Amino acid sequence: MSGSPIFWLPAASTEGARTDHLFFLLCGISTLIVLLVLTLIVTFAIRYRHGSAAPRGRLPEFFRSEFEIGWTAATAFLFLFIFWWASAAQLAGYAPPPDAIEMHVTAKQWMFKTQQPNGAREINQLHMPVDTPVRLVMTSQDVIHSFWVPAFRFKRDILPGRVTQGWFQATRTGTFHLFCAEYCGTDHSEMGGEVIVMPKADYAAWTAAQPEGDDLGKAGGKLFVKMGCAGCHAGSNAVHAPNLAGLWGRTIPLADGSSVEVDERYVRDSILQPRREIAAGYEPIMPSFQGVASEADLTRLVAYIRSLATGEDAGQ
Ligand code: HEC
Ligand SMILES: [Cu+2]
Repeated sequence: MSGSPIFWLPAASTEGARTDHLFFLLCGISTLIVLLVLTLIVTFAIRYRHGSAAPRGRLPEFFRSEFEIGWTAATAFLFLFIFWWASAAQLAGYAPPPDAIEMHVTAKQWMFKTQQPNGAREINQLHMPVDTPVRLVMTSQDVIHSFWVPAFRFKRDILPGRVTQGWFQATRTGTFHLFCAEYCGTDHSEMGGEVIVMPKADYAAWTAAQPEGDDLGKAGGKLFVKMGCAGCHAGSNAVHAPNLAGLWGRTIPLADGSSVEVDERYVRDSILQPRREIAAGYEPIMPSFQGVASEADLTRLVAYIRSLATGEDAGQ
């Protein structure tokens, strides 16, 4: 890595550049204000010291109205500007570009298990191509963890029973530290690893060489049959259950009159807590798979149901 990491770890992602600009702006403004206030304190302390001949009457009208309104308005606008800038930078980190490739992270005491789009698995390592937006879909098997890559200025909590997402785009190749940034028990300080950013061609070669390059959706299709989902959900059945083909990405009506978008969150909740959101027109007969389907199973089932969106058969 170039630069001087002792004083400043150079940013290695697009999100990193955004964060750094904001940080420099806030530091700059704070420094200016500290200097201004210090100068005023020292000037007034000298000018109005005990026994000096400086005038001490009422302030002229200008300082009590126009000047007062002027600096109050200026501070308010500055504040709004910082708020706008910071929220824009923050929100950008939550809106992945549509062409982002998707990686899965499952955290547990005390390791990060990661999975490539093609199903290849790693522990405490995550390989990715440079200059490519990467979307992380993360969940925890036990307690709260946090995925932190300082060089990317990327930190997101990982929660049990919930999916957190985030994205970034690495701008430089190299190996970058990954830490757990949420105290999660005895070996928290040992929990971490590395993110390996490779040139695109090297990355393609690396993924092709992974032994476990099974397609996530295909594995999910097998589980779909093995776990009995197909018994209710496959096309022509006695049981009245929704056909899941083409469901992904649509907004569907629920029995309580509201509607919901079919995404990662909804499908996972449908499998773990089927009673919470009932699809309109169906009986709540689906059993919960809480404790039956593991995190890895869920990831595969979700990948399978998503693959049905495009009509490509993932091997049911
Ligand atoms: C006993 C039959 C049955 C089994 C087994 C079953 N389901 Fe369901 N499932 C249903 C019914 C009925 C609904 C619609 C009512 C509801 O939303 O709970 C449903 C709803 C869903 C939904 C929401 C679909 C929508 O249109 O909103 C998903 C996703 C889903 N099931 C996935 C699965 C998966 C994955 C499995 C296997 C792990 C599975 N189901 C096993 C009967 C079943
Ligand atoms: Cu942790």
